[in-house]
Amino acid sequence: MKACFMGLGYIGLPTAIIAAKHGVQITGVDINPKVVEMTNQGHLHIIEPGMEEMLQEVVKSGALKASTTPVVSDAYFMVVPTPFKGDHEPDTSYVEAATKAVIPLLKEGDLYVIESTSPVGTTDAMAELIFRERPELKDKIYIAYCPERVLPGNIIYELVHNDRVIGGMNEESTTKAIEFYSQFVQGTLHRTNCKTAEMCKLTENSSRDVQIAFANELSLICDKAGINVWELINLANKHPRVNILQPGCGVGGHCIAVDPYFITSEFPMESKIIGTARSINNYKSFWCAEKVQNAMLKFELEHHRKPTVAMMGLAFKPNIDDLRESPAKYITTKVIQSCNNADILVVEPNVKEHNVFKLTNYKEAYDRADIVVFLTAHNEFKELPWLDEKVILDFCGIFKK
Ligand code: SAJ
Repeated sequence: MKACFMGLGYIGLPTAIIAAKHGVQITGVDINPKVVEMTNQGHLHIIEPGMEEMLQEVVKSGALKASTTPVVSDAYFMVVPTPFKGDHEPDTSYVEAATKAVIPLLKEGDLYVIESTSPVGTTDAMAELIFRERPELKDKIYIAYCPERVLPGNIIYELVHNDRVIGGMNEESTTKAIEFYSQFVQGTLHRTNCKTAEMCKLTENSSRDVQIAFANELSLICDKAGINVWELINLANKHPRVNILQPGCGVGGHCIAVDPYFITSEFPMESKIIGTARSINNYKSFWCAEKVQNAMLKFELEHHRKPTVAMMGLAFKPNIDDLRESPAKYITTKVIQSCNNADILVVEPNVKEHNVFKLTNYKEAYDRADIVVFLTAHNEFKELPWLDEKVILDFCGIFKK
């Protein structure tokens, strides 16, 4: 079987590699020639433990080839980004462009699948697009939506073991898509229709966003009340039916901080909790930046000099190099913009060089700083000692018990 993966990003590339390992002849397509070149040389352009060895194996065996253009195949997978535009409205133009690129190649019996997170109705809209240009294919190809669920950092395991939701345009399409995924997924493949599958993906990430907003709201209340929020949540979670997540400096990444807007932009009147959760999580980042600015002013008043400040972590979550939609990056930028020439040391141990921020080694920054701001709970930071002589703002629970 031949398959084309449109998009070799954080999800498309790993899925293409795993499918290739399981005997599918893969063409991985990306508009970025550098990504194509690196992939064909067996170099992974993303950071994901254990993935590069697998890439080298499938490139060497010829099971995976990268290209800037798709080739005639039996199945096509849209795994491109769906960011938002304007006032948080979903931008499906990449899915549309990828679909348009494969339309001329489609033939009877082919499978077309969207994996990209998409607003409800996207699969139907793409089917319409396909049949407008190729009316002779109506009822002759299989169309389905199958969202990914993997957690960056644990992709190899989760791609194989997580359950998947598969929603076809009709029963035959669902069956055909299930047949494809069952080649490498060991988790259960759950049947549904494409609209439910689209909404399911948005629901999963919105659910997590709402739960994190609850933890972040508690952190604001506890700060005012003089209660250690980490201890509080730990104790509340001893209840057999309570499972509160952890507060942080906001919610980042390309999924949880984005997907809920796909619901709120389409159903603004009905999605009050989802919308409020987004606002709370966004506000938490703003609140953290204000806390740092206040600590800097207090230091200056007390010591008659500007403080040296270490901003610890830029990634959107612990132990990764991904800075997309990162609240830590937002807070650091805001602090630098308002710092009035104070010395701000920016730390991100998972990134070698950054085009905007000059990065400092974490131990050096911790030694030199008067004020230390923990934004991302990287493992390295957890080994640093608590030092009473420093002002420590621990927004991500580095020193929680
Ligand atoms: N975060 C907290 N507190 C927590 C957990 C997370 O503040 O207790 C923050 C993180 O620091 C980060 C953000 O939330 O800024 C998102 O991180 P995450 O680990 O919750 O999720 P992602 O964005 O890496 O991956 C999510 C996952 N979805 C769910 O857990 C429902 C993943 O399974 C999806 O595949 C992925 O989104 C996606 O691609 O949609």
